[in-house]
Amino acid sequence: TDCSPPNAVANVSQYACQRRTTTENHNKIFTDVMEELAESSEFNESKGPCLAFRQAASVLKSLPSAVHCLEAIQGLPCLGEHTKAVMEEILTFGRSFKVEEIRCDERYQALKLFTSVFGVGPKTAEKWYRRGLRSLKEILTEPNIQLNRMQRAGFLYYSDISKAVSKAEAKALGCIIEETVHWIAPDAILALTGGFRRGKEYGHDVDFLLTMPEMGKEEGLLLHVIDRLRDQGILLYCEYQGSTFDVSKLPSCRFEDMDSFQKCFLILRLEQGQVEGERGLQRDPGDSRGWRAVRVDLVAPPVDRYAFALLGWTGSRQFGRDLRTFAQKERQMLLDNHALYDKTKKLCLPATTEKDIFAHLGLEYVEPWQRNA
Ligand code: 8DG
Ligand code: MN
Ligand code: MN
Repeated sequence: TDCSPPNAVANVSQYACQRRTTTENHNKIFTDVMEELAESSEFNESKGPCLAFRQAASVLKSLPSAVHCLEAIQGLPCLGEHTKAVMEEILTFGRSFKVEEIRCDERYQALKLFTSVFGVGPKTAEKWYRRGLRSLKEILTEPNIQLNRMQRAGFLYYSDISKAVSKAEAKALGCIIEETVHWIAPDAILALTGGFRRGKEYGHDVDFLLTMPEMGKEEGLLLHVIDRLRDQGILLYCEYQGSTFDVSKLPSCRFEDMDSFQKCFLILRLEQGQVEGERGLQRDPGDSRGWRAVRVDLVAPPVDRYAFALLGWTGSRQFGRDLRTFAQKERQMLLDNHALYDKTKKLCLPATTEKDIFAHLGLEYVEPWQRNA
C-alpha cells in the first residue's frame, strides 16, 4: 500500500473548526479505541490525557481515508507519542491490548454502567463504586441509596432511553414539538440542533432550539410547551431550568457547555405508529407495547442570542470546544453560547446567523454536517 502522506494531510489544522468532519469516519478502528481511553482517563480525573485522546480521535475522524501505516500520519497535529503507540498496536495486531485491559477493569465497567443512567454523573458513579456497588440491580436494592427525581426517571426508563434514537424517530418528535409550539405561538421559531442537525443517523436524544421573533416574548414559552405536552399525555419526565441569563456578563472563558438560557430535559412518550416506516410494521411480539420513551432537550434563548445558542447546541462538543479555543488563542475573543466578545476592541460582536459568527472569527463557514469532530 501507498504510505506516503496524502496531500491533504499536510494541511490539517489543530482546530476542529478549521476541519470538515462528516459522519463518514474512515478510521473508526482507531477512534473508538481513543474515545474509550478518553473516557477511562475522565473516570480517573486525568484531564490532560482525556483531552489529548479526544483531540487525537477528532483529527483522525476528519481524514478523507483510512490510515494504513504510521508514516501516513506524519505531520498530523494532536497525535502524541501515547496515541501513536496505540495506533501502532492496532496496525500491527489489529487490536489494542491497553484498551482491552481497561475494558476488563472492574472500576471502569462499573463507572461506565452507572453513568449510562440518565442523571448519574461521574461523581455519583464513583460514590456508588466506593460503596462496593457493581450492578444496577444492587443500586436499586441497596436501602441506603437516595436517588433524586432525575435518577429515578433514568432507572424507570433505562431500557428505552439507553436504546439509540433513529432519524425517523427524531423526525416524528420534531412534528410533535412543532405542532405543540405552533399551537401556542404560531410565529415561534423552532430548529432541530444536536447530532441530528449534523446529519447523524442515530442519537442518544433529540435537541431543539426555540425562540420568538420579538425579544422577551420567549420568556414563558417553554413552560407553556411543557404544560401542553403534559395535556397530551406524552410528558413522562420534565426537569425545567429557568433562565439565569445576564446580558451584562461577558462570555465565559471556561470550557463548559452549560449555558444560562431557559431549558428543559424531558422524557417523552413516542407512539411507534407516529414513526415513518414503523406504521403497520410487524414488530417483535416481546416489544409490542407500541410506544417508547425518548430523551428530548429544549432550549429557548432570546432571539438576539439565537445564532450563538444554535452554534453551541449543534456541537459536536469537540467542535464547540475548538471554536472557543480558536477564538481565544488566535483572535483574542471570547465565545460561548450567549455571545462573542472582542477583547481588543472591547465590544460584543452581534450575529443573527451562524455565518456571521464564523465571519467575525475570520473562519471559513463550516456546514452543520461537517461539524462531526
Ligand atoms: P447525541 O445526542 O446524538 O449523542 O449527540 P449530541 O446531540 O451531539 O450531544 P448532546 O449531549 O445532545 O449535546 C448537544 C450539544 O449541546 C453539545 O454540543 C453540547 C451542547 N450543550 C450546550 N449547552 C448544554 C447544556 O446546558 N446541557 C447539555 N446537555 N448540552 C449542552 O451547548
Ligand atoms: Mn443530542
Ligand atoms: Mn442533548
